[in-house]
Amino acid sequence: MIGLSTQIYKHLYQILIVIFTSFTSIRLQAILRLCVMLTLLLCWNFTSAAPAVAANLSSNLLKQPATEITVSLGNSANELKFEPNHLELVAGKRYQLRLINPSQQKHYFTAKDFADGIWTQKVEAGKVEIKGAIHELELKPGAEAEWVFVPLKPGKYGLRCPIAGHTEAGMTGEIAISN
Ligand SMILES: [Cu+2]
Repeated sequence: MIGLSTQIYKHLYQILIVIFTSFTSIRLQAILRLCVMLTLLLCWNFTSAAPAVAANLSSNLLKQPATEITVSLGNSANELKFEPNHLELVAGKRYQLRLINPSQQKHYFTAKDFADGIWTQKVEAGKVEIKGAIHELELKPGAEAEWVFVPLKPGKYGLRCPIAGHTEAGMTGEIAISN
């Protein structure tokens, strides 16, 4: 993979040199900037190790017991909040996130950037088990779901319920992934 990316960089570098030395018009400078951005994008893609990590995880980490965390979406008093609204997770550990909705109305668990930074083993709801990437869950009143995953990418991620008025009323949270 390193050899391949080095070759691609060499090619891109040659292309950049050609463009640099041949043209000076403003329009072509814009193309040059685009090339630079593409180079950066390629660089970012090649250094992103998430797929390789996920492949290893699926064979090794599944034996690790999952840490159980329960998050309530709303409560029986119909307050618009997540309980708890702050989660501290560690990259590389396996978690079983149990989501419950004890309120009288439906809620969402929406944390798209967080979902991009984890490897999802499965989501279980009722008798259905869903494999693969999940970005958002909707829980009807009284519903329960279990999300089993391994955090990969450290950072702080926002959580919210996007139903009209809920985010504004404080139905938000933060999920922190540390190394
Ligand atoms: Cu809500």
